[in-house]
Parts: sequence; structure tokens; C-alpha cells
Amino acid sequence: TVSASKSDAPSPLSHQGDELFFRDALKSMETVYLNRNPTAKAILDLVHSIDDEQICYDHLAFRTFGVNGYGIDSMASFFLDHGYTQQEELRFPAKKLKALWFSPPSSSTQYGGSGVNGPLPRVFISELLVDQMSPKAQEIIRKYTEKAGNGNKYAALASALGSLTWGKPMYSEFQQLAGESEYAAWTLVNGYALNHVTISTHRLKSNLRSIKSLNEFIEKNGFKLNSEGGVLKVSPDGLLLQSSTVADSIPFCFSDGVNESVPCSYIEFAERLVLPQYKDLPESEVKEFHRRDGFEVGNADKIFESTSKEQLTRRA
Ligand code: OOG
Ligand code: NI
Repeated sequence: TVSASKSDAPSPLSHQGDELFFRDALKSMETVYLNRNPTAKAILDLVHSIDDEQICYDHLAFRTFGVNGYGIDSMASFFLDHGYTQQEELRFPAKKLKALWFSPPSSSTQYGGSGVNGPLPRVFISELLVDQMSPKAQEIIRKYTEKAGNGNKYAALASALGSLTWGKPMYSEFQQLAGESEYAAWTLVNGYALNHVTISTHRLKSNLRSIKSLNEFIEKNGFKLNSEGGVLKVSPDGLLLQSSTVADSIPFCFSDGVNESVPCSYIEFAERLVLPQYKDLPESEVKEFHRRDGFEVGNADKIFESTSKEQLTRRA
């Protein structure tokens, strides 16, 4: 059948064929991510070795340049066309960033697998407010987004392929951006690549379902967590708990022949606690929608630092 659930207005786009294609695309984005980021892969394997059932993704995250049609919308269209709904905007004035998050279609098929074969994740897409950057930085960003032809139309494709739509920059351009905004430098060399996936800890079955135990377990296994503002990021209402690793680095061959390592992606963990109005529900009846939804500026502001030089060079 075309429409999925009776209670929801049937969406013309929630055909099963679309969902299979959509999940295949997410799978490719994830494969690119796991091949480039050994820490993310190792942590997923490690969690799986303890929790051998399902690992659910809380969200996927992407970064973009907010200029010439290359901003949030360029990646969001793929998700909106597959039944996602736009939710709140978040602002980060000091970082010159804004973000939007998108909730997955409630009509998606209940897949019992892990990651992209499980419940569809939320999506968090941010953009650099390019107009607020220095003239020099703007010139570099405009040059590459203009070089990309209509690359903004193929954001999801670029992410699934692991390709840059705008070709490789010069090392000096990367450094110029890094001096002003680590986010800008990251986006110049990683483009639309998946920035992170987030493990939904409360949906795990072992004691790792508590994010505090998961953090300890990860550190005990020798991985470094982002310590900005403390390892555990807690929303003011106390209901959204997040942590993340420090990004891996990858060798990058710049267009002027310089070979340098650049920050790549990281993996995040999120525990969403049950909302106060549902606190008396028996645990077996608690569903995802009974828990704290959305994102939190204060948490996100610190999670962005997972790709910063300060975190990458910090001693464990
Ligand atoms: C996104 C950082 C914010 C969250 O869950 O709040 C974030 C990024 O590093 O691009 O992931
Ligand atoms: Ni995140």
C-alpha cells in the first residue's frame, strides 16, 4: 500500500520503493564514513561486541557553506523529499553558524537492524554564515562553491560517493580558513561527507545504555572523548545527555601537492531521558516519543569542537 499508517495524513512520498532507495543512500554515506574513520568503526564494533542486538542511530549530521545555494537546504532537500519534517533552528553567533534539525517520517517501515537498517534517525544540518566571514575567507569559499557547477543539487550524491563537488583546495587556502573557523576549514576538505553518526544509548540493552557507563567503557578502551566543557554535555532540563569522540585525521593531498593530515569525522552518543509527564510509565512501555526530543544549543556548541585542533592535539 502507498500510505503507511492510518493516523497520519498519507504522504505521497512514503512509498516503500522510495524508502529502500533512501536507506541505500544512507548506507553508502555510512560506508564512506566507516572507511575513513577507524575510530567510529572500532567503537561501533566494540559496542556491538557487548550489545549484540540493535544499535540505533539517534541522528546523522552534516556541515555546509551558507552561500550560493550551498547551505542547509542543499542537503535538507534529500531528507525532505523522503518524508522528513523540518524542526527548530539553532543559532551559534560566536561560531557564525546556524543549524536546523529534521525529524524522520513516522510512517517509515520498522526495520529491526542496526544503524541505517534500524529506526530512521533525526538529521542535524548546519551552515557557516559565510557573509559574516572576512573578505579573504569569503573569497576562498565563493571560489570553491562557484567551481562546483551545480554541485549543491547533488549534495546527497556527493555524500554517498565520498566526493568533493568542488575539487581539492590549496593548502594555504585550508590554513587561511582554519585560522578563522575550524568549521570552515573542515567543510572545505570534507564537503558533504557525514560529519558524525550518533548512537542512541538508551536504546541499547546492556549497561552501556547509560551514557556515563558508555563513556567510561570507551575511555577504558583507549579512545579519547571530546572534553570541551566536560565530557558529558547536559541540557538545562537535564534530559538530553551527549558526548562524542575526538575526530580522526586523514591524509589529504592538496591541489598544490602538499600532503597534510586534516580532521575527518567523529562519533557521538546521546541519551534521551523520559519526559516528566511520562515518568510513571513502566520501562517496557516507554517509546522514543516519550523521551526528550530535539537538540540543545549549549550541548551542540561544545560538540562542534570534536573536530577542533585543540581537541585533536590534546593529550588523552
Ligand atoms: C555538529 C555539532 C552539534 C549535536 O548533536 O548537537 C551536534 C557538528 O559538529 O557539525 O552534533
Ligand atoms: Ni550530533
